[in-house]
Amino acid sequence: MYQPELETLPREKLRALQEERLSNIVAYVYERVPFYRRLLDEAGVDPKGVRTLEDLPKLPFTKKDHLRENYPFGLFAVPRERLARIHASSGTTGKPTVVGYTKNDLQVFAEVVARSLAAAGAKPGMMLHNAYGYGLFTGGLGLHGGAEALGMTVVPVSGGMTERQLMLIQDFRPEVISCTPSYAQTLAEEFRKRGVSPEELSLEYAVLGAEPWTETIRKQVDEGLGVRSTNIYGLSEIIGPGVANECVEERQGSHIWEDHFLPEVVDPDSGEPLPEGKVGVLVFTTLTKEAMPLLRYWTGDLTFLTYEACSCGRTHVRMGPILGRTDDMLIIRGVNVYPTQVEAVLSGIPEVEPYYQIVVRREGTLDEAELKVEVSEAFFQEIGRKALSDEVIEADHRLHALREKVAHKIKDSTGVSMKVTLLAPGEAPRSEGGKLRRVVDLRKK
Ligand code: ADP
Ligand code: K
Ligand code: ZN
Repeated sequence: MYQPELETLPREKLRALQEERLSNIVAYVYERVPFYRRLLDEAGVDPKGVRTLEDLPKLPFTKKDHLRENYPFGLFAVPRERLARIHASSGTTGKPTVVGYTKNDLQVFAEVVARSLAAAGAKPGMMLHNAYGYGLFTGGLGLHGGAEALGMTVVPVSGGMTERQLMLIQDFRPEVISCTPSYAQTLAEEFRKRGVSPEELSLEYAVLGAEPWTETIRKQVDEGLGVRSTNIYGLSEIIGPGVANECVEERQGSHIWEDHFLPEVVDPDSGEPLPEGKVGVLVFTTLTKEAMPLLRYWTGDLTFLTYEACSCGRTHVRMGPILGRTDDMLIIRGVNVYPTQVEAVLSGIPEVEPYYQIVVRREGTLDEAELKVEVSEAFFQEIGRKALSDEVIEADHRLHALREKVAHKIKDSTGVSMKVTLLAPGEAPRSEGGKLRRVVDLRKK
């Protein structure tokens, strides 16, 4: 364990620590964040009245829309100059969700990721092949900081360029790899194709997250790479990856580092807290964040909690796997995408109409997304009302250029490559009174 005294803190002591931090953080945001002062005033909550965990349900939820409404820096509790770093992830519209960290927040981030890596089996002196994306996304730099804190040798490979990843894994001989579960499957498959057996690989542990996965995928990765893989969970709004991690001993639920992130599971419709074991929306209150503390943040992720003692000795509550979401957020190769983001891009392109459908498939181990979108009536007339078959599009430079333009703008805005299919006016599905299926996710089992 990275911080054994904290990770095995007896539950009554943990609770006392949480309650002290909870009352502090509520007073802190009330004092420093005008948004929270308003929210709490409107809810009729006296910050001084929040002292125990039983008071938690009195607090209103913070939702993704609140972040959007306060874009970019409106929820920060410290002056911009005090931020040491900014990260961002996909928002529900064209604008990203922005999060900030003070120096101290980065220290906490590194600590919880170090705990996560240690829980996953990593030890000081081991080498980490970090294939999470570096950049605005919290994955790459998040794992990086935690691995350094733990005393590992970090190889900041970032995502993509599979050929190079395979070479570096064989040449550098890392013991630990971090990436999305689907990318771990890809690496396993590519090694197999090249006749490299798991026994030849140096890898012992894999830390996988950023997208939902199953025991079937776990088996494939464990056998394909010769590792024992664990789940890492997190989200930028709360800190990034490392909010929770499975212990490599049990791999039965992920320990939430609840001295920093106070979890609840609530009913998706009523918002009422649910008892242990019941599936609902995971909600977090940050207990120690300085730059962007959040009260009762509605993650949209569906799971359950268990307080049962774990054989690893950690006392922190465990969450189950993510079973779904309450909103229409898609996760494509670990990257969050909202249909509304796609819609915002399409609205900015005069030659197309925001009538569209997103089809997601899993080809082999990787997600493939197709965006079907209608060209505008004016553009359709301009090109002579041609049938939009692939051959016609390839032959007509205007259609070809339009398809490239849409693909580029989507990639720029969402970070995801989509195959664009142009449809004639009226060809995209329309709502017939019921809910329109904008997204067809064919990955579901
Ligand atoms: P991350 O870098 O952890 O992916 P983002 O803020 O980009 O952070 O995305 C957070 C969302 O990603 C979560 O709300 C959840 O839907 C999904 N996610 C992250 N980790 C996991 C995981 N281990 N299992 C399932 N979903 C996950
Ligand atoms: K994600
Ligand atoms: Zn455990």
